[in-house]
Amino acid sequence: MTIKVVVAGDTPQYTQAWRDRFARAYEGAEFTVWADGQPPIDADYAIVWRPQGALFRQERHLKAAFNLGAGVDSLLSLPDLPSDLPIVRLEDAGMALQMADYVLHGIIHASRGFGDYAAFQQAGRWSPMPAMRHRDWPVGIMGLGAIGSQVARAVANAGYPVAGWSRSARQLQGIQSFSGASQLDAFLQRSRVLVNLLPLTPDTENILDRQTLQKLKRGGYLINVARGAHVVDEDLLALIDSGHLQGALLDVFRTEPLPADHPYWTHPRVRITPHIAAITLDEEAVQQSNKKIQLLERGDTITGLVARGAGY
Ligand code: NDP
Ligand code: OXD
Repeated sequence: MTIKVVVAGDTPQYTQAWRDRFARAYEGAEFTVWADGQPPIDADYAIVWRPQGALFRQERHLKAAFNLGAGVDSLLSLPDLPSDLPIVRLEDAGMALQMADYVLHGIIHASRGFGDYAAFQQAGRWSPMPAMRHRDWPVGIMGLGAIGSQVARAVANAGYPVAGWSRSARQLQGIQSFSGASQLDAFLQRSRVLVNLLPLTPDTENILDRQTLQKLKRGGYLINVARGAHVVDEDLLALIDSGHLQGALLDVFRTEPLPADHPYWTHPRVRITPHIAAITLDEEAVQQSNKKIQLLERGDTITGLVARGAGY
C-alpha cells in the first residue's frame, strides 16, 4: 500500500518546494501539499513547519508529524495538535556545524574586542588593546542536546574553558557539566559568555532575565540562538547599559521579523541577525525524515521523538 504524506508549511511556495524535494527522494510514498479546506487525504504522516492547526482537524489518522526544524515550540503551541500524536524533530541534520560557526564568531568577536575595533575604525583611531587570554573568557552553554553538545565541543577545541547546563547530568569530555535548577547559579557565576541553546518550554521561557544574567561575570556577553522568548529584553538592555554585560549577539526574537522600532536595531552593543544561525538544510532534512518514515513503517524504533510532557 502506498504511504501517504502531507506537507504543510507557512507559505505556499515553501511548502511546494519541500513537497517536491521529499517526493524526489522517496519513490514509494505519495507526497501532497496540504491546503486548508481541501478534502482529507487520510495521510499516514505529516511533514510540517509552522503549519495551521486545521491540518490536524482534517487529517485524523496521522501516525506521526515530522517537524522541519529542531525546535518544536510553535508546533506544540497549536491547540488542535492531538496530545497523543508522535512528533519527530530534526536531530542536528547539518545545523550543529552552522551553529558552531555562528557561536564561535560571537565569542571571538567579544573576546578579541572586534566591536571596539569597528568603532575605532569609524573614529579613525589606531588603538591596539592588550592581548586576550582564553582562560579569561569562560563560556557557558545552556542546553547540551543535539546542537548544544557539538557547539560545546567546537568552543572547547578553540581553546576556551567550557561548561554546559542541561536538565539531566551529561558527561562530555573536556566540558564541565552542570544540571538542574540547583546548579544553575554555579554555572552562571563561572561563565563570562553565555550561549543559549535551550528549547523553549514552560520551564525555560523568560529564563534569561535580570536575575540570571546578572550572575554572569562582569563584562559578560550573551549569545542567544535558541528562541526570543527566553530573554526578557528590557532586563538584557538594562544590564548592557549599566556595563554589567558588554553586549549581546541575538539571532532570535519574541516577534520575528524584529519590529522596526525595537531598540535592538540601533543599540551600539547589540548585534542582530535574522534567525539564520543554523538553517534547515534540505538534503539532510529530507534524508533524515524519509529514513525515519521507513523505519516506522517497518515497525522499528526511531530517535528524535519529542517528549510531550517535557515540551522538547
Ligand atoms: P535538544 O532537544 O537536542 O537539546 C535540548 C537541551 O536543552 C538538552 O540538553 C536538555 O537537557 C536541555 N534542557 C531542556 N530543558 C531544560 C531545562 N528546563 N533546564 C536545563 N536544561 C534543559 O535540542 P537541539 O540541541 O536540537 O536544539 C536546541 C534549540 O536550538 C531548539 O529547540 C531551537 O529552539 C534552537 N535552534 C535555533 C536555530 C536557529 O537558527 N537560531 C536552529 C536550530 C535550533 P537534557 O540533555 O537533560 O535533555
Ligand atoms: C529550528 C530553527 O528550530 O531553525 O530548527 O529555529
